[in-house]
Amino acid sequence: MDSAQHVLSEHPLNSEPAPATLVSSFLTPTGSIFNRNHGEVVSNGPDYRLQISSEIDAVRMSDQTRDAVAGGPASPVSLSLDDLKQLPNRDVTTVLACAGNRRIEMNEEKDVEGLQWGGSAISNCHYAGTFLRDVLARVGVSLEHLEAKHEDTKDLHIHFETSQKCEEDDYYGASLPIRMALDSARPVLLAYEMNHEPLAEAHGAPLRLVVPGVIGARSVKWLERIIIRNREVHKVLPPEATPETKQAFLEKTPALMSVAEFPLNSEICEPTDGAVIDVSPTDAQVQVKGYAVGAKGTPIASVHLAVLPLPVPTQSSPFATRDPAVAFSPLHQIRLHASSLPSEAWTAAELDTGPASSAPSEQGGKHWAWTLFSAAVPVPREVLDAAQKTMDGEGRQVALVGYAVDAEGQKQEMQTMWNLRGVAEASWSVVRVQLREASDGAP
Ligand SMILES: Nc1nc2c(c(=O)[nH]1)N[C@H]1C(S)=C(S)[C@@H](COP(=O)(O)O)O[C@H]1N2
Ligand SMILES: [Mo]
Repeated sequence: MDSAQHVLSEHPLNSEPAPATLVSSFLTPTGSIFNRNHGEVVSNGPDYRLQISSEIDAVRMSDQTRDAVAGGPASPVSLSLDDLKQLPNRDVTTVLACAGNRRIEMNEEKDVEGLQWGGSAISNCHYAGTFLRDVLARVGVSLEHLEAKHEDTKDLHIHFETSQKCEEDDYYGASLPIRMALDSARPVLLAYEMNHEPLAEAHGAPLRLVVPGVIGARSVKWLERIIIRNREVHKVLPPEATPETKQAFLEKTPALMSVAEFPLNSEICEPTDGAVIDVSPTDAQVQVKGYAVGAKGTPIASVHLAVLPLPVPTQSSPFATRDPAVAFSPLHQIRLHASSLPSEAWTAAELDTGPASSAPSEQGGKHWAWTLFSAAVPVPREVLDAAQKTMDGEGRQVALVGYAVDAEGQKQEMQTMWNLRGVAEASWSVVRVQLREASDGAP
């Protein structure tokens, strides 16, 4: 890990890079990938094998290639890394983000539980390995096969487990509905390479699951077991949970349990909140950079940015009856105000959609990678004049606001519904900065 990462906890390691570092390259270099761990890193030896089994009678598996040689079904099946490498090599460039990414912004509205992630608990890497569906097809399990046998796949889930001990439980695990896990429109990978190198130990070597579009918690690192079951399970509880309170937590927080797919999102990474920026008095502008990610692999069509003077007038919000604390929070009020700005107030950012290999044309119309955006946002004279002076009288207080629109015309939600666990924050991005007018002629 890059020593410049901001460490939220050392044991287990939880850290995220600085926002400006995060958006300085399209592919996230290994040292800049956030670390999210519920336990210590696992070292798997050279005799590593992946176990695949089923708890459903109707879903029996056998190693189809080996049976031909050895004869007779074998269940469970165990595969070495070399066995996996015999299957077609597949790759994808995809975002992997923590459900808690941007949690500090939700916490500003009202307190939430969990690690206080900024907006950098997200990475965008190239992964190579095998498709999960190719591996399962090899052991005789496919959606077509199950449906042909009239098996109801609706209630089947694939569980992914590691023997890694974790804070909240005996081992770390997560599950995916079988229809999502084996969906031909989603490149779910068992990855052994990241950024064209063997997968790094910190990120799950020798094998991790990579589920594009879905919260990072499901992309199990140091994957050891794949089990088909007829129930969903989530092993991950908040750090405050104890064996005695575990059940109560599970009942209290069903919302997290069903969070899988990320909504359309974007975040301004540069400048950062509280930055002091010198602008020209005659031609004031602010350089803005950030990332945008579509839901379910939908490409990003545009990102829009505006600057507005602070403070904004308080207005009543449609959220007022549901949650007054959120409706009158400064961030929500800034977003509300921005939503009534005329279209001329918005600047369309330039988009970087990355290399051709991650383009929708190569990915069945999907774009699993992020889209980076950048713009020089002009600051109109009226905005500067209307903005409150800072305490020292040297600067003016303004907010930058941004939102993304996807290729289906869907607009990023202005305000995410507040939730106790602080997950899936995807509100319009807001950054408050000070602008100082440099004296004319200054470099
Ligand atoms: N074995 C294991 N897999 C895991 C975790 C973990 O603690 N242990 N954390 C999950 C969570 S919550 C996230 S967001 C991602 C983070 O992946 P990274 O550390 O490679 O960025 O891994 C997921 N897979
Ligand atoms: Mo996560």
